[in-house]
Amino acid sequence: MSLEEHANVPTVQLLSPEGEYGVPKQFAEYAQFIEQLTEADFLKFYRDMSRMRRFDAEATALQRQGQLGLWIPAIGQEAAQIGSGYAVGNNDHIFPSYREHGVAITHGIDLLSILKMLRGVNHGGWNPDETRFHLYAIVLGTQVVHATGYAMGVAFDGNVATGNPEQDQAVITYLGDGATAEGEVSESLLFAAINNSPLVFFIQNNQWAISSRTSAQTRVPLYQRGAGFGVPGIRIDGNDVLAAYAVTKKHMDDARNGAGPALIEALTYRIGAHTTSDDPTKYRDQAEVDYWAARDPLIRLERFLRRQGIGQDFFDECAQAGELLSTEIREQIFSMPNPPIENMFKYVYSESHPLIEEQLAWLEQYEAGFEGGH
Ligand SMILES: Cc1ncc(C[n+]2csc(CCOP(=O)(O)OP(=O)(O)O)c2C)c(N)n1
Repeated sequence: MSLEEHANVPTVQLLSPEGEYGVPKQFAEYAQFIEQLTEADFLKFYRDMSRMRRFDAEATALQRQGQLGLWIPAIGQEAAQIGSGYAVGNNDHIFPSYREHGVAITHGIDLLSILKMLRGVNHGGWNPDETRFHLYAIVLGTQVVHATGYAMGVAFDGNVATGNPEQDQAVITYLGDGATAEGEVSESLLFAAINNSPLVFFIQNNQWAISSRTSAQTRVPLYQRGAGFGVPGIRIDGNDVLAAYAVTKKHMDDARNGAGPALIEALTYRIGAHTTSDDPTKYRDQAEVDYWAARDPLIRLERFLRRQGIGQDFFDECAQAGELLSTEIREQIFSMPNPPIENMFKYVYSESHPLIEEQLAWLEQYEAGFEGGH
């Protein structure tokens, strides 16, 4: 889909690229969610978007230095993730894909555990029961199935529309434009619709699935993808943190109150590579990247905050916090012990198995053959 075609799709935008706040008439229902926010909330959004950006840059550098096996950058997607992440309620559950570092920040996930996973020393390391942020899913679309089942369970347990804010729950799942082409995503839309499940499908349309454009995945704008299954959809400007917050908040509240599932398409752009194993210069023009870099979600929020009278001190403080985060991460990664080698074999079967024991014995002997024992 070309950029021109994007312009013809009704899109919720509350912050203009110049950082001006305004609510178009047809989207008036979303204004109340912004009116409930305070200056402290706006500053929190910026602080975390800038933290996410800095974390990304540091992780990319660590991968280049051989400290991580892989990195999955999310530069450009800060508004979509921080805005929607903060719209999730205290009892709600989140089923991410693999690029949701910003949503992780909004739910207090230890960022080092994400790095450990990409270093190959754990499988996530956070407890989804405590954080309500489930483990990353690398196999496309699987998290959507998990979320759909979880949301059906929430309804079966009677935890929807009771009116008790301590009890009612909703579920949100994050997926990419490419993942929408997976069969189980269509099945999930159908199951969520017929069961009236409390589920929001949050598509980050970052316009690329590795080297495939969104137009290779769909003939209709993705916000319409759920309509035939009975899941209403809406497109937002994914580089507008206030639109991401307000629209997600409304649909999560509605889902928790029994209105059933909804789909949000956040139109954004993957400024970086798909992963550090990818070279996007092979398949896309720099002019396109420049076009979207000029629509940077952080700059847009900064412009808004400056219009509100926020001074340079605040932005300096965020930059300093970024330096500190980088230093901490580097120190922790460089001093991280390697896990014991037997961990690779420990959890294959619940009981010991002769073949596994033989493989472990072989590896231990092989490793011992190196000078210094490894
Ligand atoms: C079932 C499955 N098929 C293929 C892949 C390989 N793969 C990893 S990421 C990716 C592209 C996904 O694009 P999109 O859903 O748009 O998300 P994005 O990476 O842009 O965030 C593919 C094909 C996979 N991980 N799982």
